[in-house]
Amino acid sequence: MSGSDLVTLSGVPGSPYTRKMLAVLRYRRIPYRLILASHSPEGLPRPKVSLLPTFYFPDAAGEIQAVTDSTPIIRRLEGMFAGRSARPSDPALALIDAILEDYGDEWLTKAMFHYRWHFEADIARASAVLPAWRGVWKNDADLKAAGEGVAGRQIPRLRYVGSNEKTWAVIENSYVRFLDAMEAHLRGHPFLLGARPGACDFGVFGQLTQLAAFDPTSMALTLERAPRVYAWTAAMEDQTGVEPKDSDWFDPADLPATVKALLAEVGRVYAPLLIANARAVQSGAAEVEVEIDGQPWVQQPFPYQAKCLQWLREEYAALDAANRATADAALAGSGLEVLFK
Ligand SMILES: N[C@@H](CCC(=O)N[C@@H](CS)C(=O)NCC(=O)O)C(=O)O
Repeated sequence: MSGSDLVTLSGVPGSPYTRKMLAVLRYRRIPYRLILASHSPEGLPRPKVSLLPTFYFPDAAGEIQAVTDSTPIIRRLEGMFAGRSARPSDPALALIDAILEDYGDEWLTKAMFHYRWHFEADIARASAVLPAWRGVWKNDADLKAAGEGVAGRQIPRLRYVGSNEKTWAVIENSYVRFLDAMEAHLRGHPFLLGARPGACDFGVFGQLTQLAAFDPTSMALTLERAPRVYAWTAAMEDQTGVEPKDSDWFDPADLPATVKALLAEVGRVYAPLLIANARAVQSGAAEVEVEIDGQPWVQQPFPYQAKCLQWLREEYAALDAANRATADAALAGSGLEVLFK
């Protein structure tokens, strides 16, 4: 197989979304090649916004286009390759999958960024290792300078994800509650929505590759409170051996209490943010100001997350009456109902 026959992406191991997509490709048994360590591999186009991972897909005319954003790419791959789907076949369960995936990508990433760039030990590890993923062969002085460069660039970006003195406790408490809820779920089930993985598992996994398995402060916390979550993260990397059946998905009309508890956690922290952020983006406000988990939350508006809410609403709006009733019943009492009002 030549390179151009393979799904091609560029990314690095320290990027949670790169890890998310590699795990999707492996699980789905899609032949791929990963070009490490570069934002603009030679001979390939640059994306409009430089984000990792970047995929390189031919357009209708056969011209290679640079494409980013893992959530729509997962859906695109569903259309390109049949079998071993990462999306539930039931539309109501698919909506739940999308909500949990979005929580992983857009809320857990706040914890990921916060733990990595807030604590000394984490800053030191990230500064030492991240630049080496863009070239282990570089000399010590170059790596050290690159590490200082990364930290200097990322630490001021904490404000983009909303990590500031007002929100630290909300972020840390929510990560601890997530760990406890996820640990409780894994006590009875291999994946979030049954005996096969969905896009949501990959979204959560991507962030956990860093939180649970790289950044020392959140890693210690994870190992102490949630050994199953740590084990699950390592196992999610390669789920090529799962032979999924349609009956492996949960019935959305009969979700386990542990899924409902996870949805309630998402409704508690992420739903109010999504709503307030969309409002701020729409009105052109300078800040998102909202109460989350009983505490004031302030951050810059984030246009991409307004798009995320739009996608969730489109998926909800596409449900027929029966599936909508099932989805409404599954979300009742979780705090997520506000997303679709
Ligand atoms: N919405 C994107 C987010 C991707 C993203 O934020 N990537 C980060 C790293 S994980 C990035 O590339 N940041 C810029 C950089 O590393 O230079 C997705 O789902 O793929």
